[in-house]
Amino acid sequence: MKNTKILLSLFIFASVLFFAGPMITHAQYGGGGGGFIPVPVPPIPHADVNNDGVINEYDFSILMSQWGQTGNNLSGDINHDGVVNEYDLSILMADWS
Ligand SMILES: [Ca+2]
Ligand SMILES: [Ca+2]
Repeated sequence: MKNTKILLSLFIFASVLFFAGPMITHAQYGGGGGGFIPVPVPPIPHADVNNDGVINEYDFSILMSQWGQTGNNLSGDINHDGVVNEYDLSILMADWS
């Protein structure tokens, strides 16, 4: 029951990031005028579950689809401890683009 509450609050947090994300990204470009400001490309964080260069809702959904699974070849097992759980989710949240 306690885990369910933690999961629910993390999910709400992720949802807020999902909806706030585009606004934050837009703000980086100064809101118009045609000036594209190049942003240095950061190294790919290891929480990039699907290896597309960004940590976003796709990585989150992969992690959720593997939630609770155990094994050696799980892409959602970000900390490589053999299980997909809240520790992997917390790394993903910390690295969220
Ligand atoms: Ca990704
Ligand atoms: Ca793990």
